Amino acid sequence: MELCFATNNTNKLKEVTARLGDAFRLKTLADIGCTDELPETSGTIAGNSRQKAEYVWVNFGISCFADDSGLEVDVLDGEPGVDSAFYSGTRDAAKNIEKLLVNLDGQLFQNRRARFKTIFTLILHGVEHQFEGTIEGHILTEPRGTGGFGYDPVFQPEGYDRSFAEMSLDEKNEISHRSRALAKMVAYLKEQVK
Ligand code: ITT
Repeated sequence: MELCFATNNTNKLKEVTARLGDAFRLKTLADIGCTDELPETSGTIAGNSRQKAEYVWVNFGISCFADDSGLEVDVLDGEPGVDSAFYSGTRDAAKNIEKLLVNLDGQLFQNRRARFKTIFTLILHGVEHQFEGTIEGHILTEPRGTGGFGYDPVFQPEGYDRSFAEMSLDEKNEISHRSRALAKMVAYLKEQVK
């Protein structure tokens, strides 16, 4: 089955491609000739995920899915949340992390609870479904590791003593918010093509 992954984030694409294997033929936005900035103005993760998928379906007429993700920190009332990509006013991951660490300055480990959340919106032949994946963890006091992307250097998943950025792609993919959402979506897709 041919599906377009409506993302401009090459790290998301890498993670999803590694996890999907050959089960589906993934098309990128470049493959379908889409060079547009996808809309993300709804104010929620679920809404932004829907907006991105609908943009591709409406303008290109191809079955597709989009990923909107965010990091929710309890003591910051869920920030950065839907604003994760532009938390510091730029897309610069180092600056976003710096702002997060400043906002958590002085908070002990038990007050640094957070979760990553991904919501996939799948539009299959015009029918829309959403799939959610989360992973609980804590925000470290300083960045650790060089793998992954975004907030991975400061996110330590529950039950592990390493950050996501200290894990290999496969290790992160075993447990991540994105792979959990993806597993649900793949199970649904397999039902549809039986
Ligand atoms: P697309 O909208 O093109 O898919 P994006 O980077 O704009 O790409 P989001 O709007 O979903 O994606 O922004 C989520 C931000 O949250 C992302 O830019 C990262 O900073 C962060 N993020 C998302 N998933 C992450 C992950 O697995 N590890 C670390 N940070 C992540």
